[in-house]
Amino acid sequence: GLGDVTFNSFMYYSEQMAYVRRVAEDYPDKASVETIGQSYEGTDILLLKISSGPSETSTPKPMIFIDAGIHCREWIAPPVALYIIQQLVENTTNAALIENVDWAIAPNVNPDGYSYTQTTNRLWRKNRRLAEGDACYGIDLNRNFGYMWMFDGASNYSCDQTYAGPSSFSEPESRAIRDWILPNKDNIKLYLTFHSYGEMILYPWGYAPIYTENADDLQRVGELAAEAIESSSTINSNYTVANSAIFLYPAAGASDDWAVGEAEIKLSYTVELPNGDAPYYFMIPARQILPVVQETFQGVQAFHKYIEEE
Ligand code: ING
Ligand code: ZN
Repeated sequence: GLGDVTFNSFMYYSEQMAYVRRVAEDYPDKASVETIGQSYEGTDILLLKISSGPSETSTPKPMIFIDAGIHCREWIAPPVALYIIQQLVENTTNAALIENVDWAIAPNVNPDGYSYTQTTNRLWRKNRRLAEGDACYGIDLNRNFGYMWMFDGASNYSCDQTYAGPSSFSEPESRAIRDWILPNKDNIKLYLTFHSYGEMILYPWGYAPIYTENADDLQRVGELAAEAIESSSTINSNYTVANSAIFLYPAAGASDDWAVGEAEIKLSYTVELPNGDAPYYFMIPARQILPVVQETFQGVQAFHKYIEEE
C-alpha cells in the first residue's frame, strides 16, 4: 500500500518519497521529513532527519549525513538509503544506533534523472536541465559541487557524461545538498554518498591525486566498514578502500570533496556499491537489492560505531 517500502523490486520516486513521509508520520518522536529543495523540473527533494531527542549534555549529538541517487542510473543506491531508514526507525532492535547519534538521510536527490531512467533512458547519469546556450541536456551533479570545481576530470561540454555545468552549484539538486549541510556542518561528523558500481569506499581528494592530512584515519575507518560488509556478505562482496583520484581517476566537483574542503566534515566517503553481472553493471537485478542493502547496513553500523566512540 501507499507508504510501504520494498526491497524486492525497484520503486518509483513517488513511492520512495511516500515511504519517507509515512515514516515521519508514524514515528514523529524520532523522524521528521524536510524538503531540502526542488529539482529542476520542480519535484521536492526530501530528507529524513532521525533523532531520538536533543543531547543531554552541552555538546550536540554528532550527525551522520547520507545521500543517494546523485547519479540516477545507479539504481541500487536509493534502496540502500531507504533500508538504512527502515532499520534505524522501524526496527526497534536498532534503537542504540539512534541513541547518541543523529542521522540525516536524503534517499534520492536526482528525481528528474531517476524518472528519466525509468521512462526513457535507463543509463542516464546526469540531471535533466538544459542550461542556457548548451547543446545537450544534463549536468553531472557529481562534478557540480564547489570545491576545486573543474580542476580536472570534468568537462565543460554539455554533451559529455561528466559535464560540470556552467558554474559550480549551478544546479538546484547540488544546491539542495549544500544548503542543508552548511547550517548543520558543525554537527556532521560523517558524510556518506552512495553510488555504484565497483565495490569501493573512496575518500578525498578526488580533484587531484593528493591525500588529505587525515588520510590514515579515512583509510582505517573505511576499512572497518569494508570488513563489516564483507564478513556479512552473501554475494561475495570484496571492497577496496582508497583515495578516489589515486585509485580510480581524478574528478573535481564531487560531493565528497566539497564535504571536506568547504563544509569541513573530516570523514567523507563515496561508497561504490556492487554491480549487476556483466554486461548489466548499472542494471543490477532486483533480486540483488536485498543482499546489497543488508550487507551495506553492516558497513554503516561500523561507521556509526566509530562516530559514537570518537
Ligand atoms: N563514480 C564516481 C564519479 O563521480 C568518484 C567516482 C568518486 C569520483 C568520488 C570522484 C570522487 O565518477 C561513479 N560511479 O559515479
Ligand atoms: Zn555515481
